[in-house]
Amino acid sequence: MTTTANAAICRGHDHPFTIEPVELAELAPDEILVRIVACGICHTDLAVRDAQLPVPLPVVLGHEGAGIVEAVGSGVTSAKPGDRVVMSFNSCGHCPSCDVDAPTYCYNFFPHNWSGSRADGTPTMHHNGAPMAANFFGQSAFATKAIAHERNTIVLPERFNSIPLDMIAPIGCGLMTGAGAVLNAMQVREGLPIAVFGAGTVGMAAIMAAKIAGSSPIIAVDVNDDRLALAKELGATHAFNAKDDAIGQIKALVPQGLGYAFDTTGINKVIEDAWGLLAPKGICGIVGASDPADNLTFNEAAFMGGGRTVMGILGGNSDGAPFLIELLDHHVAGNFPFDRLIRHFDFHEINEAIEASEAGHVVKPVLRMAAE
Ligand code: CXF
Ligand code: ZN
Repeated sequence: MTTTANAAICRGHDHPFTIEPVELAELAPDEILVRIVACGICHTDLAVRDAQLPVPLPVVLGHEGAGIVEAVGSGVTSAKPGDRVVMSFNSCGHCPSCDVDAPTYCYNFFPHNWSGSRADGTPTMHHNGAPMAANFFGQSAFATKAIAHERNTIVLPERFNSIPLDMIAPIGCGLMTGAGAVLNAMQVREGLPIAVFGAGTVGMAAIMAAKIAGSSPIIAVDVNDDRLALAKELGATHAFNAKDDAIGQIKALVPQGLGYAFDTTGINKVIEDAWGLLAPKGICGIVGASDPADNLTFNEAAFMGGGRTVMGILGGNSDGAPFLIELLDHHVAGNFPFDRLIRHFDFHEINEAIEASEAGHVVKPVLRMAAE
């Protein structure tokens, strides 16, 4: 039996998202039907809308979904109807990266997340009787219902029952990306300085995580003074506007150099300047989406001589459920107050939410599809 839902269809940059009825396929053995309560909006959704990533259009996007399980496929053992769940990216589970619990670097990332269909090529969604590209990040959660997979669906332990799903939703992408870069990838050491370039969701999550790690000082750099003020409330000890010689100010503050420079902007000049601030053994972590044609230039002697590292990081090196649960425990303990970043919008306000995000008025927009 097919299931019907309402989904926001993305037809590209020059079209608003439109919410239309769709049909979801019958569940494959590893799949989970989720009634979506909320879904965060991430820059990657907008990069697909703008045809910057190889995802077919039109498509149903949304990859920070949270909701309640409605049904499970015949092979699913980890979830059951009624469970509260949050979804994240998908992965194959049997490649050299998945074998060592590094699924953000899954060798089969594209077919499981960006092909618009299941990895075997079959569609999970139809629209007006024709296949519709979906299964985005193994979910397509800009919808009232979504088909997810056992590998990318995290059943929330009961101790998180007091955190509403419309708060938890963005933990599966932007928040884990910033926090994981600091805690998992760069493994920021207590007492060493960090500068975070870009105070969006990923940068703010990195700042909160740097505070958890005991980094000091924690320097936020952005062009938006409101965001810099929020960064200071969330853990930054210093905040510099990029327009006011932030690089010079960092040099003056930390003359020995930075232990960590973390770029979320994807801007070549910012990354190269950030790298130039590193102390010996320093790490420059890179997560920002950059122009595919860009190349970076670093001084070879400083690179080798100081044992410095340039580290590309995807999804905060998250290993799925264990890391997301660790972050939610930090939240409950008051050390990861990501709720401060969120503003809610009704599902039908999806275009207004995107506009507010692109204008810099909201850090993390979260759409509400239904009450919990
Ligand atoms: C992704 C990139 C690949 C791993 C998970 C997170 N970012 C999405 O916006
Ligand atoms: Zn994302």
